[in-house]
Amino acid sequence: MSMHPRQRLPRRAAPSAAVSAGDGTPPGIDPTGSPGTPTLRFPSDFGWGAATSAYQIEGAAKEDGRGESIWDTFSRTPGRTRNGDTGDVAADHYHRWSEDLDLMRDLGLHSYRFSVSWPRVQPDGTGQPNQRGLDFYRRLIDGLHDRGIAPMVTLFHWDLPQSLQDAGGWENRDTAYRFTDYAEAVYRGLGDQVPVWLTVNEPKTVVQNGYLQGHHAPGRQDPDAAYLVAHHLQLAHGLAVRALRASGSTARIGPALNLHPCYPADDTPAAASAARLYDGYENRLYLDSILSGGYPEDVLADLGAGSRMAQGIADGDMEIISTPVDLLAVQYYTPYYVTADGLTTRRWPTSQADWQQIYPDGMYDILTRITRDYGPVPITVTENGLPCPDVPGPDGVVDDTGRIAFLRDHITAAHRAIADGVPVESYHVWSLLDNFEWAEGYEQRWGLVYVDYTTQRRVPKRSAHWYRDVIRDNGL
Ligand code: GCO
Repeated sequence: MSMHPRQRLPRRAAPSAAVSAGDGTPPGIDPTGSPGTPTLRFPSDFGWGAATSAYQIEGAAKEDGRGESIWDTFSRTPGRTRNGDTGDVAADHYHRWSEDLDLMRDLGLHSYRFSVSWPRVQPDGTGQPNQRGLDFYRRLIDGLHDRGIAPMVTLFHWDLPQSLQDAGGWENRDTAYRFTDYAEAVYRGLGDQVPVWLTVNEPKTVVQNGYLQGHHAPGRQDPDAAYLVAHHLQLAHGLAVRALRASGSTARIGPALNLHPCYPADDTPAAASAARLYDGYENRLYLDSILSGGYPEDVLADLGAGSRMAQGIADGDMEIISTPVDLLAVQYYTPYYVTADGLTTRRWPTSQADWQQIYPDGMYDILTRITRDYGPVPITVTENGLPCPDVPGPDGVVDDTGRIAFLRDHITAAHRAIADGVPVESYHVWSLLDNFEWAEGYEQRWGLVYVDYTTQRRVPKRSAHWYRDVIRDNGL
């Protein structure tokens, strides 16, 4: 089996010399565009949103009966995160949710994607739900509806209860069944007010960062375990889709996948074939199974019949995993250029995150490819964004022109895909607020809204004002 390199290189590396302006602005691009009437209009029912996740913003790690998650354990372990940062306080959203909802209303958001913290709802990952945990999300969801914003709820955004990790975590098939029970509990508590559920966020990142490279929780470096985890996460997804439907849900349900176009780095047949396999690990390992009912043959062959994943696929699993979904949530950040020896190389300027090359056409390529290869499955873009070294100026303004350029070019690429027939129905910026960027701690700022972590004051950045106008005009 060839070791598949995780797309996100260890996040401690210094920003690449390829960074052009330090703020993500590619050379030669006017970040603000020309003023005046919009030239790109989106469909009249297009949804504009922003996204967050529980551990990254909530804080209140020990309140109202919340249990421990693997990210509590991981971030409190010396050396695991930049500066030893943890999500203990984060953006204190657990206490400031109402103010944050007002910010969303001022932006004009149609949709807000957030995640429910499993250890808030089931502190030990199993059993009766913790009502105080559910109550927090009930207040949030009611507050969204009061402001005319549709909730989009992710059930699992990486914060696995620690007690389930102690029982084997995602290597243990039983965790998929525990997830199903949890999904049902959340549905019973909140389901009447949630139009869209996303099951598992970026299974690939858990596989690659958590189990191959080890720089995300639970910090393992075990390729054979990693792909068994890939299978169990997808099993969990399929079981949860079935469980919610069986509970009477008429909401729309789908997975949230981070997808990466994989291009050969040169014209050689060897690079083409390496890029094809790379694509198998990055994209088809999740798309083929969920949308077409089988894992890609080339990846299975590469893993080998004796792999723990191959051995872990039980009769009926693929039918569960491919239970029809209502929509596919796509998260796009970067392309890959794959060399003949199966490694990746850079072609475009990177952002402050050295794994991210800024390439808006990759958004177009990945969206059109889904429709071409899997048919017209409705798509919501649930994450797209970049980190910038944002600092308020003397006038208090956070002038993130690099982010405006990035968003403008990616939204334009999504528009082009829609014009070419791809059913993209909504778009969410990652992220609403600056937040805890996993192993990178608080150093990278991804938000439309700046968070001063000393005072917890929120300052909408220039990009927030720009995005508000995009939403108002339904275009650029
Ligand atoms: C992911 C997660 C987010 C990240 C974002 C920036 O895509 O990794 O869903 O939690 O913060 O992507 O890296």
